[in-house]
Amino acid sequence: MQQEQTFVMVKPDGVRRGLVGAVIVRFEQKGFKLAAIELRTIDRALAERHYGDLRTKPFFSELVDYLTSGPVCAMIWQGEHAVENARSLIGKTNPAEASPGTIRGDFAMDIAGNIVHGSDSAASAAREIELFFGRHAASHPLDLFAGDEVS
Ligand code: YYY
Ligand code: MG
Repeated sequence: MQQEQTFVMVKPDGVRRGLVGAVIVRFEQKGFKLAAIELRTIDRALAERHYGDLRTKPFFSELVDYLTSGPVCAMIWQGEHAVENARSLIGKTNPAEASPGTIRGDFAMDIAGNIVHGSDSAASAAREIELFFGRHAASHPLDLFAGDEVS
């Protein structure tokens, strides 16, 4: 079974609203394994690097304000096709368009407060894991659960 890792973050409004546990439950129920977790408040430099591809968007500075407004819960989740599975569990960017049953569909109303982030590709996942958890985590993605095969 091809294991992959993805980066997931409960954003400040999700932490403030007490939804960290609900997000973790969704990932565990889907079959993901938790590989790392940290609650931390991030600075503007990290927020700007994390969302670097959106630097030219009109909402960029508000996005950075928001992401640095309180603690986030940064996580690495591992599993088969982890990036794609996490994105489908999280749902569409705009919660108004996210299907019920997805995290954003069930827990959010507003695009600026869509409570959770998930990497959009394997390359983004590697970049974001290194940004938040360091080079060691990024360079050793697949051996955390070696021998833990479930039939
Ligand atoms: O990957 P995802 O979070 O689903 O969407 P992105 O296009 O990467 O945008 C990142 C983040 O920016 C989004 O989760 C909310 C915010 N945002 C916004 O506030 N307004 C938009 N029109 C688009 C995105
Ligand atoms: Mg994105």
